[in-house]
Amino acid sequence: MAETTFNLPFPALTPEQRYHLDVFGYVVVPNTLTADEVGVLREALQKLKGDLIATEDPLNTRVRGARFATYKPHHVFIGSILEADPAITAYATHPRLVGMAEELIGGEARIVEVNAHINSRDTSTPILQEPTYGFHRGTDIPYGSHMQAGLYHCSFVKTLTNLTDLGPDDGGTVVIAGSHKIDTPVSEIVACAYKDRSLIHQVVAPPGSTLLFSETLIHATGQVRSDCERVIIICGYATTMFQYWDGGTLSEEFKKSIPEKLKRLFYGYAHWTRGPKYRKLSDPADERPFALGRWYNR
Ligand SMILES: O=C(O)CCC(=O)C(=O)O
Repeated sequence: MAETTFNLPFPALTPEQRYHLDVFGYVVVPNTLTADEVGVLREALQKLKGDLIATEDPLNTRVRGARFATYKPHHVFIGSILEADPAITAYATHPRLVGMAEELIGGEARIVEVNAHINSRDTSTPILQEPTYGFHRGTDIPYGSHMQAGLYHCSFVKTLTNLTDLGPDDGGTVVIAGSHKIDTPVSEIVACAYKDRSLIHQVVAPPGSTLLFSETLIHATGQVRSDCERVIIICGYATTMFQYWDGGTLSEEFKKSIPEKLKRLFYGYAHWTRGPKYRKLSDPADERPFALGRWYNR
């Protein structure tokens, strides 16, 4: 029988990281990438940005499958980047990150979107002490969530890794803590958070840190107030019965290079087998080291 999975850590989080994830809907895990790996990914994204800009019609052209979803002087959002560079494919298939996603999903994962933001201060708008944000969630709580062994799970999750240092003024992702469990309209929760800003948590972390969060958590891009550019890479994972949804299609050549044991991660399954995976809070983390490595050699 064909192998349908590869070597993944489980549980991928320590009990205290898992507890943080349950209480707040997110956890920031430092050092998921080394400084060298951060450099390789940052370079790949900057090259991709440059190659897109160099085309005749940057907003309507794909380069190695990738496209600009936002193309502004202070912000590019590059979508469908899964096959744009081997380092990016390695990020999406990184065993530690896939393991973290599966732990939150509560079952086997498939990739549903891969993208990146490169943004800096928007000099056309004033810096506000109390800014508003583009708060949103990617799935609703009753449909997206379930509990098992007292722990929270979500069918759609993200790993968002910062490739530049994020100090308090550098525009790290903002989230409304605990909103992954509050099933009221988003606007009501956002109104509470603007009244009590301690409910808004912002990612402040060294490069190579990964924000793992459930898409039921209300979140947004933070406000860059410094002169530093922010570069982040994001992979969305979902339970294997969900669809790929970021508008990308993989080339035939790339598809041929996907090893059998990674097919589940790239394509999911065409049926409702979901490979349940659950931990107890007290289970120790599988702390084996995993490198970015070469994705086709997993
Ligand atoms: O830019 C960010 O930090 C947040 C990205 C985001 O909102 C998303 O991936 O849904």
